[in-house]
Amino acid sequence: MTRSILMPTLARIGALAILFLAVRGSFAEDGSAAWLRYAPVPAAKYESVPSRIVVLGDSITERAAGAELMRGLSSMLGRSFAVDAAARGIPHEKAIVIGSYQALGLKATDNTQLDAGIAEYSIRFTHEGGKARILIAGNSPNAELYGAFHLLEEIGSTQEIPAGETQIASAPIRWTDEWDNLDGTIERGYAGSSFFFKDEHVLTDLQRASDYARLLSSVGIDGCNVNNVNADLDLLTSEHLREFARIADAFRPWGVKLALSIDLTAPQVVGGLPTFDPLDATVTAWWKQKVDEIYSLIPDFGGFTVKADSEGRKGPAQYGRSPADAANVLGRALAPHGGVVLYRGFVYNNHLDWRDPKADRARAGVDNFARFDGQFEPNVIIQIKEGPIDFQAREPVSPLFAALRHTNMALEVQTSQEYTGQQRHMVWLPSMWKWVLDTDLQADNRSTPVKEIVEGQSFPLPDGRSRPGGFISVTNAGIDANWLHHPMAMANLYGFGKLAWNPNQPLDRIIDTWTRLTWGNDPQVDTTIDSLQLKSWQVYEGYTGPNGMGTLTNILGYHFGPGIESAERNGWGQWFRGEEDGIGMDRTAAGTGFAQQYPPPLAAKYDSLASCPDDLLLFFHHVPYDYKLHSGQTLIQSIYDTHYLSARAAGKYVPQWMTLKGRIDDDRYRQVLQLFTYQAGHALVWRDAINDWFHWKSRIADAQGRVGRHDGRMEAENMTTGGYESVDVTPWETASGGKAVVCRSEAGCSLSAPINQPEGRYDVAVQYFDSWRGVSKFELLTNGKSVANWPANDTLPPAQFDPHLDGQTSTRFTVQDVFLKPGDTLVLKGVPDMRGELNAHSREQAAPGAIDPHAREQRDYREFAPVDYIQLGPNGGLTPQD
Ligand code: GCW
Repeated sequence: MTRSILMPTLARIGALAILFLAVRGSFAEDGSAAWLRYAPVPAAKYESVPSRIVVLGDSITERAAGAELMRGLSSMLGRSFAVDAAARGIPHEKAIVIGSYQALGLKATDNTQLDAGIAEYSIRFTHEGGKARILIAGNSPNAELYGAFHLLEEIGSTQEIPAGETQIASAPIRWTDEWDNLDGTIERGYAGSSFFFKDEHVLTDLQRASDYARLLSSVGIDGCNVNNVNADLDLLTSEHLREFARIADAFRPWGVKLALSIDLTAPQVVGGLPTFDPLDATVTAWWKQKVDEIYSLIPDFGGFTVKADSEGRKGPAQYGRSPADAANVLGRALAPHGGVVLYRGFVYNNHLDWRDPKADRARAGVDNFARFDGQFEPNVIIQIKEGPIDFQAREPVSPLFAALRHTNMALEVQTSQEYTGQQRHMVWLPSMWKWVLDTDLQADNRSTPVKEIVEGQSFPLPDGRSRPGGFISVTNAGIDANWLHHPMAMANLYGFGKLAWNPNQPLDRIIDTWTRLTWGNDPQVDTTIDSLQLKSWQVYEGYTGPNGMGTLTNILGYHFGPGIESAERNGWGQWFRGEEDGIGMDRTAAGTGFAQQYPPPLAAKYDSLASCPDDLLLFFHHVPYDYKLHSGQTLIQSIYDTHYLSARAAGKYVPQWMTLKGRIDDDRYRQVLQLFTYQAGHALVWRDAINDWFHWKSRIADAQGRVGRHDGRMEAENMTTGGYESVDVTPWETASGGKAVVCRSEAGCSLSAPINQPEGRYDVAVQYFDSWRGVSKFELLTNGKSVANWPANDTLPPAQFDPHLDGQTSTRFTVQDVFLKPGDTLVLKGVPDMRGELNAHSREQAAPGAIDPHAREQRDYREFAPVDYIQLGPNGGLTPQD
């Protein structure tokens, strides 16, 4: 990784002015700079920006703010800047001055509603008589730093410098959760391994942890919980704590607090006590002593996140104690130090009886927490996932937000795209989050949108002040240079920070600023990327699970590709009840009664078919396949049409992206092109799997005759083979015709077919399966002449230890401009990867993220050059064509 900018380390910035020379060089665009690239902007527009930066405060964060201004401004404006750190007073000459409101002689907003700790900053820009001055005032060093980042962002996106602007954070909690394990793996992480941990220890080099904190603070995030909520049981040993203190040190300049996820058995596992009953006096004392120990090492420690009595984690239920009992013991231990407890509302029984028509996982949040409303300590916050199930492409918002009136709450969203394409599909999630935040739960027949609930305004404290609450993003950034693997995925983290700071920010403004900072200020680049991102959630939802059914990924595997019925008939409770007579979970009063967990106006809306929105229909109702939607279409025809439309829209990302060639750097251009090409192909896998399954289940034909008919498609199992064997694929809908072919001969195998198409130039798409470990090789030939060859070496789909042929490993390679005429022979050669080492460790612990992490499985990782079908399409059509 090369850095374009030489930056003095913070430690070296003393009280003396340091002259900083801007070094303009070529960027290695590996994405590591994310939206902090500080690429040059038209400097003339900002020539009045003073070259002297005066930092009035002396804290490490204020120094970081000064250094950041120097780094960003010199890089963007191409001239030298100097920093006066820990200056005595406001200078008379031209300067950018950064300091507390008091030091700058300015007044912060006088708002008694606000929690005292809420960050607020103001920027004032004056230029009288040629004497330009920019003041950045904050009510805390963090707030000053946010002000500095905001000024940089305005310049980076070529906006006017604000003459006078004040910004106040929406809520005190704006954190990310990282699901990193001490062994260096990341649960549901799709961008490589941890940059905090390896082999049960904290890494020696924490530069990347510090870089991450800088990114977080640049969008106003001030806390980072660094370890998996499925916490390592020995996390709280003194040895580990001393190591965690180094992460806190790396975060500190950027005003990011370290937090930890804990397992409630720690008093027993780490402390050696006979019990972990939260109400046992020795347990209570242990937690107090442990928390004191943490604060002696990390004075600004943020607090604990707790997952208990959920998905195999032990919890207070074991002793007949409540979540409030457990949370309060921790809360009381943390309170004297200013720490908080984020107790997760994600508590449910994963052994539900699917035969019971009243059983419903969606009910769990309210059923498990509502009765303890008002019993939690003031520093306990219930952390609630946006929907009642689990980060699906679309769910209604969790009714728990309106069921707690005397309890602090935070919203948990997932930037790590577990069910939304795992950073191999572009899905801009702020569109979804905004929809969640704006949903008005209408508690007590008044307006109570989710955003105001988690800001603590809807149900304030008895004295009228807002409750402490906020926003959490499960992010799971990894060691991939660009943090989240897909260059477009960083827009999710950026958007999270922006919405957490101010949930009322318009989406188009958020995405446009991100695009400008990340890709430059070329209008064609910006309009193209903005529009792709803005529609991407709808597109993804459109080719995956329809009408509120859930995403329909394989929930028993990696939650990535289609695996429709994996959700049915098991204890996990993600059922959608697809039967002969119809489909959907009846959650009305006559069904599980989940709809009745909402305040009456919403309960009535969801309960009635007449008013339930089409996009949530199957979440609340069981209806026949030919049910008429509000749109006037039948459900089944709408599913077919939406899947064709959306897969086509995803395919169009490719040609749209290609219009930007030469307008952005080649490295990231190629990376996105490759990912969009993959997504286009995988969207077809989704489209066909869902449509074929619905066709089979409903026995209703597509009115447009597309489903099940694929012109120009040659099934591998029907081609003439040299050595390939036909195999069944499970689930059947994830391969065309339910079958594929595999080659078990080291020398390779071949498939061939005579061409009957009219003479011309074609795109030839080969749909095959690429598992994670092996690298099979393919070659396409016409009349014995090679036209293309490629290795099956995708790390797509991600986090894959999956050797199966299914919707998770199905991918395609498209060869364009192939000349064919009747009588030609098309041949595909496949050479498998049979290396011994692929199978040497086949008896393995389940991969990170597997549903049962303790399971051991016998696996065969050899890759038998598997092929699903070959498709001929019009030349120069979409890449890949449908
Ligand atoms: O959705 C599930 C994930 C688990 C995760 C859990 C949770 C950390 O599949 O991997 O565990 O949610 O949020 O606790």
